Amino acid sequence: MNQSPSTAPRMGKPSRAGKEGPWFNAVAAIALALVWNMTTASPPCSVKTGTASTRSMASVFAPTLPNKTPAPSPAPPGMVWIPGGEFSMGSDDSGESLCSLAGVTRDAQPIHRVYVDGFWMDATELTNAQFRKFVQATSYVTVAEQKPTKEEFPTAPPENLIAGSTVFTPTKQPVPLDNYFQWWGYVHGADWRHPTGPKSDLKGREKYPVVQIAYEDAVAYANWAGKRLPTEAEWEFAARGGKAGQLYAWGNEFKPGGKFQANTYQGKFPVEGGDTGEDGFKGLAPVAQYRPNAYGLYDVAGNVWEWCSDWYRVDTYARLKLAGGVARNPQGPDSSYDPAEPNEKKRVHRGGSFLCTDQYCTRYMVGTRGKGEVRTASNHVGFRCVMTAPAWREKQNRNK
Ligand SMILES: [Ca+2]
Ligand SMILES: [Cu+2]
Repeated sequence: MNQSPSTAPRMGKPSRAGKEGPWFNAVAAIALALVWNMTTASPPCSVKTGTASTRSMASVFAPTLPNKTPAPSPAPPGMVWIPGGEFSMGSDDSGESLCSLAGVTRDAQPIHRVYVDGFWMDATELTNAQFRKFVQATSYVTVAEQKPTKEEFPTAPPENLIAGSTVFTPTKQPVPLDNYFQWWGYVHGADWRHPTGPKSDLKGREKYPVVQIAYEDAVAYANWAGKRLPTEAEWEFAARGGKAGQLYAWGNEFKPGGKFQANTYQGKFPVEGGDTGEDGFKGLAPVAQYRPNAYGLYDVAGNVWEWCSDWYRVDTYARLKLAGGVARNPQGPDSSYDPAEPNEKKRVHRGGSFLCTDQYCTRYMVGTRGKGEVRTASNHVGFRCVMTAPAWREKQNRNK
């Protein structure tokens, strides 16, 4: 990874090299120019024309065909069985009109056919209490707690080489939504125990999703727990809950019966005091505060982004479509490519976060994709794990 800020065109955020000073601003300006071109090639649509009931899904999405094999028993604690099967993966254009900024579904097309085997999946995002157990058992030190080195960031000024992480920092005034460095900052001393900086802590937050987790931190936890991160295909199959081509994990309507189904962002974004918490929560929510999807999974939309094991490539779906047929248990491409930041190594994020809003980024839509530089953590990215049936059987046998 290089020293340039990570500028994902969704809720992009600077990477952990630090943002203070002209060094950061120069790099940021260049990167943002690129992103601006990438994400605004077509004019933002401010009129929400698409509604759930009028959208046509005649052509692209075919029915989901879940495997018929019954769930093995007993279930691992806190996990639910995802039967696997064949489904249509991706997001079509109908999602575009629901977001004020264009391009939200661009990398999630074309829709293509995928098969995944059945697996166990954590019903909730990993909590602070769960991550603490792992750290207590292993003395693991997360990326955000490590001092960045001169080797990793050769051009960063030494004063920026201080442990810390990326934190959402609301703006004082309304701002044009064309530069997310306005609302993301590198905060010294931010880490999983101090999600928004040294003055924050985890008191009363045992059941909140752990955040400030880089990719390798999530993998380290999963290995310790005898689990692994989901592939992007597994994640989407699970999140769709057996439905086909729906906009959201629960159906086609954002607020069925006027009821919120996920922790996202209402109110003026990204202004201080702008988050109205109309959905019940300003900022992060404890896990499992909304109805689970049909497979029993909580918070597959909103709250925190979740790491997947696949490298992120903007053209992954195009490549699979071109290959034809049904992609079986796809593991993602061999390397990462985000044209907005071609030198950054990124893995897939899915599900959106408590910061997702129809004013800027509606990636709580079940078929849309996110991405994150692998060493960059932030206070809106966490994870959940999966486990294969054989791995669970093995674990049970070991404990006999
Ligand atoms: Ca909220
Ligand atoms: Cu978003």
